[in-house]
Amino acid sequence: MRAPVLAYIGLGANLGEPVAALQAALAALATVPQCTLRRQSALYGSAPIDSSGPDYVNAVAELSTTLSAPALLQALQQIELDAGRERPYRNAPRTLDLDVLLYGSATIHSATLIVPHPRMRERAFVLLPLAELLPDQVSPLDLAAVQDQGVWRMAG
Ligand code: PH2
Ligand code: MG
Ligand code: MG
Repeated sequence: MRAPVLAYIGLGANLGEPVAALQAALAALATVPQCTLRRQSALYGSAPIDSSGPDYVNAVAELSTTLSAPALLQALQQIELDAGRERPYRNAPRTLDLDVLLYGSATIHSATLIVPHPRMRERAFVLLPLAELLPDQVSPLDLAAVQDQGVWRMAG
């Protein structure tokens, strides 16, 4: 069996019941074979960026996994499908989005997966929750560059 890797997953939703959707997704992540849900950020509200519809709820989860990156992606896509995810067009509002942000220190450029996530450093809704889990990986300069984006930590 391969050595465990720490993977960071971005969670987002803005249709239906986004808070319940993220809580259910975190519970689902905890049951994926060969994955351990180690830590999770707080939930953040965020205005849509290059997207539309209601405000989003976002978070980041830290998994320890012995799944390969493609197998992890497949597991995430199954959880999205179970949450009723549809893909009518790019960046459409969604019931659940689960993105692989980081997979250990790997750089991946396949047809279906790019890691580190190509837009994560431009997005406050990723950087703020990620900074809770990996403060050394998110610099004050990174945060300053996205400070005009509407993101707020939710209570609880
Ligand atoms: N996800 C996107 C596009 N825009 N905006 C916010 N606030 N939160 C998201 O999760 C989000 C987005 C594409 O995945
Ligand atoms: Mg996304
Ligand atoms: Mg996605």
